[in-house]
Amino acid sequence: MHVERIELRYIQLPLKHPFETSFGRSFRRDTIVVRVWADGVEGWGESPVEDGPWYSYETVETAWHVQREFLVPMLLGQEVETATQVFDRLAGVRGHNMAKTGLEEALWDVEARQKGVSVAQLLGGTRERVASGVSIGIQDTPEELLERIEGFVKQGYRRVKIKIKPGWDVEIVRAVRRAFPDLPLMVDANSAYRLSDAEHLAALDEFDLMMIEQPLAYDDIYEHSLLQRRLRTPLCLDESIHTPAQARAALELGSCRIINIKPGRVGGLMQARRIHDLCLERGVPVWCGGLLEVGIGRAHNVAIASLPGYTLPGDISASDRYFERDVVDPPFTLNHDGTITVPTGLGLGVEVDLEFLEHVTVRRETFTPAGAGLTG
Ligand code: OSB
Ligand code: MG
Repeated sequence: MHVERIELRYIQLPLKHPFETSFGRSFRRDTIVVRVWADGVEGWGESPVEDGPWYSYETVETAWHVQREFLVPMLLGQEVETATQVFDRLAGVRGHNMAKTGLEEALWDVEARQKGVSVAQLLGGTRERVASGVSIGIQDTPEELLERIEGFVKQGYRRVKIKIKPGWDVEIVRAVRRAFPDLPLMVDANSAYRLSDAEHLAALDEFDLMMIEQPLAYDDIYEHSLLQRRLRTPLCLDESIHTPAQARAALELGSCRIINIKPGRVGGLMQARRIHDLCLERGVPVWCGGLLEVGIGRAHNVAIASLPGYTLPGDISASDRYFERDVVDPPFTLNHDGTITVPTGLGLGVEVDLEFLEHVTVRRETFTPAGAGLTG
C-alpha cells in the first residue's frame, strides 16, 4: 500500500447521557477521526483520545501533535506491505498508542477493501455476532442507577458493568445484586483504590461478580498481584496494560485473571491481536473494552472482538447507547439476543456519513507528500 494522503479530523459529538467515572464526568465525546488514502483506496480509523489526560495521558492535542509532527511523516509517501506492520513501523515513537491507533486502523480498512474482505475477516475473526455489554457510569442516586440498569437489561444487554469509587461501592453493588440476582455483573474502579483497601474490596466477594476491573494504580502491575491473592473475585486489568509484554508480566505475576483489550489503549488492532493470542494460548479470557468510540472506532472494536479468544461480552454497545446520531450508516444496533452483528461488507462494513462528520468536525488537516498540511 502506497500511502498517498492522510486527513485528521478533531470531532465533537454530544453524549446522550453524561458519563461519570472515578476520575470525572464527561458530557461530550472529543476525539480524532483519521482517513488514509493508499493506492487510490480510502480507509478510516479512530484515535479515541479525550479532551483531558484523565483515563490516559493522551489528549486530542497531544495526539494531534504527535500525529502531525512524527507519525504522519513516517507513513506519508511510504510503502506499507500490510497493516500488520504499521505498529512496528511507528515504534520509534514511544507510547502515544491512541495517536497510532487511528492511523493503523485506517490501513487495516484500506487493506481489507483492496482484498475484497471485511476487517474482521482480514484479522481472522470467527464470529458473526459479538456479545454486547454496557458500562454504566456513576449516577446521582442509587435509584437512578437501578432504573438505568433495568432499561439496559430490558434492551437485552448481556452483562452490566458499573463504575465504582470509595463511597459508591459495596452498598451500591449490594442493592444492584438484590434487584438483579442473576444478572452477569462486574465493576470498574478506574484506579480509585489502594492496596490498603484490600479488606474493603474483599467485601465484594459475596456478590458473585464476574470481575473487578482496575482497582489499583493506572501504572501498577505488582500490587494487583498482591490484591488478587486476597480476593476470590477475578481481577481484570485495563489501564495497566499497554503492551503484550505488560500483559505477559501481569499473567506471570497473577495480577489478573482476565484482560480488557482496547485497541486504542494498546496501539491498534495488531497489538490487540498479539495480546489476544498470548491470552488464548494461556486460556485467559479477554474482552473488548471501549472508550466511548464513535461508529468508526466501534466498527474496528466489533471486528477485533470477532476473534476466538474474545469469549466475554465487551463494552461494545449500540450507537444509540452513546449518541443521538452516529457518524456511520447504518449505526450499530443491538440484536434481540444481546449481540451486535459483525459487518460483512468491505472494510469496516459501514459507511462513514460524510455530511454529518463534516457537521461535527471542529478542525481538519490534510497531509500529502508534496508538503504543507491544508487546514480547514
Ligand atoms: O475504564 O473502561 C473504562 C470509558 C471511558 C474511559 C474508560 C472506560 C470507559 C468505559 C466505557 O467504561 C466503555 C464504553 O462503553 O465504551
Ligand atoms: Mg476500565
